[in-house]
Amino acid sequence: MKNGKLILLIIIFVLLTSLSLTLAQPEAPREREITIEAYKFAYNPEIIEVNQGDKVTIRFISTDVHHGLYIDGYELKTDAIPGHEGEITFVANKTGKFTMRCSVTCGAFHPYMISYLKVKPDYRLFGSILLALILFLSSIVLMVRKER
Ligand SMILES: [Cu+2]
Repeated sequence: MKNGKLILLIIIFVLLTSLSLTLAQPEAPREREITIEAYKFAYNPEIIEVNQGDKVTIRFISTDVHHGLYIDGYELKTDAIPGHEGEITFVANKTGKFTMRCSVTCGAFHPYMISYLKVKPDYRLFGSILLALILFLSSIVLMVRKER
């Protein structure tokens, strides 16, 4: 392939990528308030799900004794006793499944007090990159055909 064609292909790729990124407007970050209840020896709910970019506020409530909540990966922590709730506010910028565990020794089964935070990736970003890639490959195919 000649240099001129290669440069043209790169220009097309950059244009297509930026076009599809513009078309796929990123999901507006949502503000979410989630209440997690702690009791011996579990959390309710056991799993919380948010989208990447969401601004998350966790209200943390204990219904019996002193409990804690530590989010692995985000390294965030709060605690609560009945009548005195805890709160964590953060932007869910890391995707994946993170363990949330009790950070206050609260009894025999304290080490088993676990729940999960799931942060789902922004699929639209992947979608637009995929679209750009498909358009790019089709333009290569078309160019190669014309050369023949
Ligand atoms: Cu506990």
